[in-house]
Amino acid sequence: MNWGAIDRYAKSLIKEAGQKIKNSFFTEIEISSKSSVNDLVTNIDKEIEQFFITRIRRDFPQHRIMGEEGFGDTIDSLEGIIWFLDPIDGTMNFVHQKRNFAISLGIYKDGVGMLGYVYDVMADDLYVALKDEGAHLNDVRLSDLNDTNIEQAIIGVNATWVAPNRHVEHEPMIELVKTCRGTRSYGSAALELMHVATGRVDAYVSMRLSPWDVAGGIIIAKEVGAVSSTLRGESLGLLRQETFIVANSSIHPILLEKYIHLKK
Ligand code: 2AM
Ligand code: CA
Repeated sequence: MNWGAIDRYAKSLIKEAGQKIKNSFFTEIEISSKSSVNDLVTNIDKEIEQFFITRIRRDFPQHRIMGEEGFGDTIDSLEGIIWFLDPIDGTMNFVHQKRNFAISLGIYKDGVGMLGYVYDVMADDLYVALKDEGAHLNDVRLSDLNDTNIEQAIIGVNATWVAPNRHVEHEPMIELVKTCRGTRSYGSAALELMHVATGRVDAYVSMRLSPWDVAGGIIIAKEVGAVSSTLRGESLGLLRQETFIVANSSIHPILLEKYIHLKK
């Protein structure tokens, strides 16, 4: 497999899709909701996914595609080459802010992440990683992360999990928020992963993410030494929704042992 050629192909597809998303701001966007009133989707999410899928099927007919909007293949095993695509990660930000959303793409071979992309469309920041060859932001190599500790860490966490809720014990979360240096919540899992990969944030936690939200970003995060897992510390399966944490490797175990306790 010529991964260098696939990398060039994927980058140009992503840039073309990014331009289409930018152009969509000059048209009327149709907004609807999916699993809940706050789980938004637009015609642009669907059109961008279809744009990718048409091209990938034409040029790589053997590859399979798992996309958020459901135009791809039904994937129940990780065999072969699979493209995991979120055409717009952070749709609520896309709708409300017209920024802080990303195209997220991960290309896997037999379950191993080979190429990862997160494209912050409005900032024109393209994060890329090739397995074992390091990660880059717009052609500038990302440095390996330095060790840190909870007291000096910025934690990416939604305020929901610090209030009583049905997923996670909130008392240890309160302790975490009081102990760490600060918290942030950006509303796009793919971009939160890039904040961890660049060391702007030291961990990001979510109670429910889908394979396409994280598949690209975890390849990039891994190249700089960040650790991703479920909130029970298991490796990610990429076949269904799961809890999620990505963190600087020096604080990943402490976060799970001391502060983030899932309810039974
Ligand atoms: P999305 O914008 O592609 O739906 C928001 O905190 C983050 O969680 C986004 O990356 C969002 O991705 C993701 N997410 C995953 N499942 C979600 C759901 N059911 N409702 C809202 N956000 C979801
Ligand atoms: Ca999406």
